[in-house]
Amino acid sequence: MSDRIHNASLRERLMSADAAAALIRPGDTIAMSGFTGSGYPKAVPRALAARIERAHAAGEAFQVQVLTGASTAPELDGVLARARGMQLRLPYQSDPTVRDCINAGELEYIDLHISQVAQDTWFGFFGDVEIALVEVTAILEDGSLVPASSVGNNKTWLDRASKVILEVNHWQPAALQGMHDIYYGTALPPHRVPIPLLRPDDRIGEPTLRCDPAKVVAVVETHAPDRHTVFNPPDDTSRRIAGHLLEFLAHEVQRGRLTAQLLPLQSGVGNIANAVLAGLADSGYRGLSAFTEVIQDGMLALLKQGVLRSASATSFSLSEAALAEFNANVDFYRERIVLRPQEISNHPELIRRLGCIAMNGMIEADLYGNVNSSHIAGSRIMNGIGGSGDFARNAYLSVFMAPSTAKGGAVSSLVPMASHVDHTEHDVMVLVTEQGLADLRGLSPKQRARQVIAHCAHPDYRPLLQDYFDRACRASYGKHTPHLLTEALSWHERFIQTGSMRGPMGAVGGR
Ligand code: 0RQ
Repeated sequence: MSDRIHNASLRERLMSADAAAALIRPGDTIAMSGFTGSGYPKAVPRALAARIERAHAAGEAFQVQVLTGASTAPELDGVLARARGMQLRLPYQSDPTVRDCINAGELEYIDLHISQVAQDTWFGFFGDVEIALVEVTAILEDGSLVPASSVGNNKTWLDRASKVILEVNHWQPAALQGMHDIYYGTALPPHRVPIPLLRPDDRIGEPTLRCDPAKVVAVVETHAPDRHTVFNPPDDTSRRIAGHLLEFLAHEVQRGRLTAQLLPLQSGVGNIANAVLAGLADSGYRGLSAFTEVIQDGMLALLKQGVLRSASATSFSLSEAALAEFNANVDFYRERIVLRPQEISNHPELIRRLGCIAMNGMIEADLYGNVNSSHIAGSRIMNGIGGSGDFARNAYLSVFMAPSTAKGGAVSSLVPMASHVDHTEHDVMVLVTEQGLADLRGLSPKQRARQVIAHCAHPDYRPLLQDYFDRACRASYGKHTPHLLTEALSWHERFIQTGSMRGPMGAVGGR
């Protein structure tokens, strides 16, 4: 299979996944490729998990620390979590076993902004990186690497790690070569200079990753597909959320606050985001651009239709059908897609300069516009903040979306006080549920609360939020951001106790 390895000295380091995994020591920090189920190593983590299981069966301690780009797949996060092989994991994750281990207190998890992982690694906050384990499409004659279907933090991993293990995956289309743009101009303060990217589709770097061949201790060949994502067709709720948002964007164009090409779009992943993208296709827009983190089905479709002119991202998250369509037409998409390191795809400087429209999902928001993207009832992690904070803080327009209720109506997504805050009231401009849209720009806290109650809350919870707000306005310690502190989180407490914010008898309210 080694026609993908054009460097003679690296071809000599070909070995099995088991042999490569044997080079990893207990306690190592391993920086792995992988971002939303794309471009993650598929063989060595499995071999490592098997080795860890054997060690545990023999009564030996064996855990490693795992850094990635973002979420990966069962072949990486799943196997290592089931083997109880990870002591520390960062940044974003979405694997059910990893989530259970974190919430059981067995796995340390550091949730940080996607853009910040590379710089924090350079600052040394995570200690030394012993091993970079990176999937690539090919190794060129000069030892440079053609990245796979995600770039993530691979540039940083290859630069920072003492040793490198490469997985060359023959399933990745060879035609990916040329889609990537690896920028090598980042530096630590005080040596930073402006990043010379002025338009979303600018290419400012190199098509391949540099890698010191002397650091490569193993090369493993694989032929294994990326994980695909299951998307449900848009349901009534996601269609209504998309409808409110699209109407708002059209209104902004009419008011002259956006042009007919809008501004570079950032879209989170999931069914609501896909419904918004599908809605854009039917709204008459042409020549749009995306400066985002993940390309999902909806964006591929928009590129195909010409609604979207170009898309910049760091990875893909595609359904099985979209993955097949992409792999069959890489030449078409390579003209329109740029994959960059995540420190660039999510860079605050660039998001601010380009003036992105950021559209992300949320778990809950409170009356004043504080948004929780990551925790259930304040203490249980769902996935993580991902790139939502990079974009929300710096976008021209930051939008958060969710159904107005969760868990079959037992939970309200609009609550008196958010049980965890990822995005403060200062970074949240628009909230959307299937009930409607609250434009919070230019409003004081009490004005925002009235908009949230009137436009976003579910009718079952609207009177209860209004009642809380009215009583808080009367009895709060301060009248600027009214709260009743002993009651503010009582809805969450009731959910923990009874499984419903309504309570066993359907009673809501803190009195
Ligand atoms: O759980 O499936 O067990 O019922 O949360 O909720 O409605 O399916 O929505 O998949 O879009 O996820 C915020 C988690 C939304 C996601 C979040 C439960 C709900 C369900 C999922 P079940 P939905 P989504 C760029 C942007 C942070 C990262 C980000 C996310 C599950 O969007 O991780 O934005 N965002 N990245 O039942 C209790 C509530 C709940 C609740 C939802 N209020 N209380 N449970 N759920 N609301 C991309 C990257 O960064 C990679």
